Amino acid sequence: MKFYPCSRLRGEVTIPGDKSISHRAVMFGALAEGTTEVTNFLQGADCLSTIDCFRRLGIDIENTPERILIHGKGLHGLKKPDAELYTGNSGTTTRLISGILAGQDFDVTLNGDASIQKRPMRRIMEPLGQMGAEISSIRGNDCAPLSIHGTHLKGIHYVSKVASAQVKSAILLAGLYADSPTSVTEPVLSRNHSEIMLNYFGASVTSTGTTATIQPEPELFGQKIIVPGDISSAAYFIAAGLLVPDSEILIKNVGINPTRDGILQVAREMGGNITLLNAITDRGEPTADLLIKSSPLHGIDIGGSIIPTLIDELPMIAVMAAFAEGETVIRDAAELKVKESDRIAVMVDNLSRMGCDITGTDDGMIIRGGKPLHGAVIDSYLDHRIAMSFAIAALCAEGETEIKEAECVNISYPTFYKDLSHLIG
Ligand code: SPQ
Repeated sequence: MKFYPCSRLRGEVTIPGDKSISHRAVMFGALAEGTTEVTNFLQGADCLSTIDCFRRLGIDIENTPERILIHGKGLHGLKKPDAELYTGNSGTTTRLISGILAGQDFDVTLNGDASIQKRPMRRIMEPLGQMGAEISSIRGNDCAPLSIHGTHLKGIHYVSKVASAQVKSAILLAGLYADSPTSVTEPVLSRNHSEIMLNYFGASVTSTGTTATIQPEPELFGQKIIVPGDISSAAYFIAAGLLVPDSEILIKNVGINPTRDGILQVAREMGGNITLLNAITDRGEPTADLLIKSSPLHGIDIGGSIIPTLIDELPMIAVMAAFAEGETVIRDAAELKVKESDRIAVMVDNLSRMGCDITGTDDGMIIRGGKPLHGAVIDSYLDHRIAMSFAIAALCAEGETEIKEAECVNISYPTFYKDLSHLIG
């Protein structure tokens, strides 16, 4: 797909539903008694993988453009699927469902696409194993395909080396089936959508500092969930509005949960003009409209406890840094190497192709920004966040940019190019 520079962006964009929250709504709805109704569900490929897995586990799910209805069967209502479960490209589906499957009385094989087959699963195999589940990596490389032998679980207190909502959520979900309370302590707080939503379904999850604790065997009841717009998807328009000259964009209904809003803090610290409007909180999840105006940006240091709150936005932030005056240092972000692609290596490769002065480090990047970038052929590496980040870079570069396999945005934002073209006018 080809992209060209643009002189300004104007208008409004309504961001599709949050990917993390959409996955969780299906999973928790499946484990609840009665029907869960979800509106503004993200119809991206990853969330459709979650729906497909739960249908194969015996849950009736009606998916229409207006809403999805999940006819839950309670904590012990899942049935053994008649074939392996396929999680596609989705790390969230793979890791969270493993926590649920660890507590079932049947065996399952879990597999995903080529990217999933390279992503580390030891981080969930170890704690779920301590709880009593037998999980093995079929090829012996600590990656999917995984064989999961569910069993009666015991409650543990797990101290995680990584700040990961997927690890935390897998353990908490297994904790639903344990014989005593289960706790997870992480080095830095990761996104807390599981804790918030599980409590709305009737579970008891308490959080103190970076420790979350769940009580076993709750009764969960079907809920109405309105999914906020995904701040990770809004990030591309935040960056576009700031970088493209003479721009003004209103981004509507964006989830601004404090465990996800690091992009707002960083963009402001870089000099970005961002105004929050119409802030409300619904079922524990805050949302707002974001008014973005073009701004001259400067480089900053990004590291420490803010990293989990913007981990998926770092490719976009690296592009912002490339256009910002001065140096930006991103550190404490080694997790970028184990996402859909190695997002440090891929950003260094692609931004260098556009003429950016960038160096990869063990845990981040150093970007010496402010020099004009030129169009190039960009390899998305089939990573949705890379494709979207470079679509925005292309708007501010000189000449033509071609993004290979740009349609991989379907993973998290199927209407991304259409929404972007409406702002170009
Ligand atoms: O689901 P997946 O493939 O892991 O998706 C990504 C993304 O960029 O969309 C990561 F590559 O988001 C993760 C995020 O990085 C979604 C997520 C969640 O919903 O719990 C948590 C984060 O991952 P982690 O490993 O830090 O827990």
